[in-house]
Amino acid sequence: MKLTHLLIPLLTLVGIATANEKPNIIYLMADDQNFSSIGIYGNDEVQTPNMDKLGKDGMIFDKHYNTTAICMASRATAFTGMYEYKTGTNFEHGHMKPEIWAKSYPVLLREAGYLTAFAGKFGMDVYGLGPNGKQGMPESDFDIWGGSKGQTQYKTARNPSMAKYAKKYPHSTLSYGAFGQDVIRQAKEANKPFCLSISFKAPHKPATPDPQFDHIYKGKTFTRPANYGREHADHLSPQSKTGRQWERFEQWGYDDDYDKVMATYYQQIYAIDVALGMIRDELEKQGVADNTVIIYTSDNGFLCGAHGYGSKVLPLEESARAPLMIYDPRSPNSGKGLRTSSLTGNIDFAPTILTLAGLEIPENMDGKSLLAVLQDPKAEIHKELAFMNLYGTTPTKHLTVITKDLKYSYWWYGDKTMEPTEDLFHLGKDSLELTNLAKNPEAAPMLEEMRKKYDNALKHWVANAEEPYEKYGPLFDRSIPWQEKEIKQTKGKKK
Ligand SMILES: [Ca+2]
Repeated sequence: MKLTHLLIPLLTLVGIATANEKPNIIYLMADDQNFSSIGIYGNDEVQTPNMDKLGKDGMIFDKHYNTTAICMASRATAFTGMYEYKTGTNFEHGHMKPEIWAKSYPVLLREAGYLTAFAGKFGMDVYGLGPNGKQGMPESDFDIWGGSKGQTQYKTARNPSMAKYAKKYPHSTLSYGAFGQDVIRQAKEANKPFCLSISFKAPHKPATPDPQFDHIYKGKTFTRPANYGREHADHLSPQSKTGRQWERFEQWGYDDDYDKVMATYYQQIYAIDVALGMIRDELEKQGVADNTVIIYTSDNGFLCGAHGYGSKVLPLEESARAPLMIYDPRSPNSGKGLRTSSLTGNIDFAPTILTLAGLEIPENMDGKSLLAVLQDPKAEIHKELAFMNLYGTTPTKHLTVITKDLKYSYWWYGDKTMEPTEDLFHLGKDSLELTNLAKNPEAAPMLEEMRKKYDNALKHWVANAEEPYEKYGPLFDRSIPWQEKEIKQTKGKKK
């Protein structure tokens, strides 16, 4: 008998065994990384070779939104697959309730036999799961833990669960690459599928790049985007200019020190790129790369001077959109450099990860599995997504509805100096959001369509809100004049 006759049935058996094997899952999340900070997203002034490779190996998502563009709420949504008003978790509203955490993807995957690991900025506490039954991070719900409190520290030595990496990697970003390598090795030894989640601190402020990469952008200058600066803000709402995002254009040097600020920002992202490379190298080394799905994203975008704003929070593209690349080596679509303009959100991560692990998506989750998009980049899994901000000054709190082509925001707040305002952007024709169509008579049918979608999104909110989010129902209601609303002023905590 020829050797090939023996090999074919053998290979078939191996193939079946591989297909039945649960894939390993790696979820990597930067903090405040703008989508245009990556080469493959069209920026030829940055160096992101590993992110570019991941995108080419997998699929690049061009219409991916964080449904709340701020750290704590966005992370709560990524863990649970639910909108912020259902997680009840954000700086001004409280930490996560244990019954909500119990339905998060890390808990469900561990229950399903996965080795689970987390490192970096967890971003919230869970009530009752900290030391002595107080609030704290659910460290004991993970097999391997490298998470740290609050915002975490750039100095590795100051993150207690990561201190063992401090000597070799004194700056935290690469320490997370080393942590990832250790998890991959340990899971291999334990012969278990693993789910590794890493939340990098970078490139969040205070801008603290790893000095070993000082040469990467030394003396470089950067092209300002076409919507850069205050001259592109006249058509935007007065409400959006009451918060720190407006002040930070000047405070953070986007106005007069743009090149240096961006060089520092990109240098921080460069280190994440190196850490991503470390993790992918280890997957190859351990022989598990072919069965490991990698998701790379950010918890929110970053305005970087667009329209004269800095920071995040606002519903503008640079803030609300984030990079997303998914590489499933088992997918026939991998390696083709495919892009998708399907509308996706961070509510989709938990459902996607559960589906990858062969689990059902619980009914409480608002998101959908992204695997349908990986199979067909033209698949539309959402007709619309809600985007919200419930953090910071009262006027900046608002609800937005996004479709593939349109974005509508209702700025409900009014006082003696400003009236409620609407934004309507045709993203399909105006991705830089330079023309507000809300008062354009020709756009009236689009405006009506989006108002209806907004009202429906608010209805869903009111029907499903976790305490204390029900209070926003009447505030965000378009049919109630602002004079009849009970408005309390908040300024937002320093985060
Ligand atoms: Ca963030």
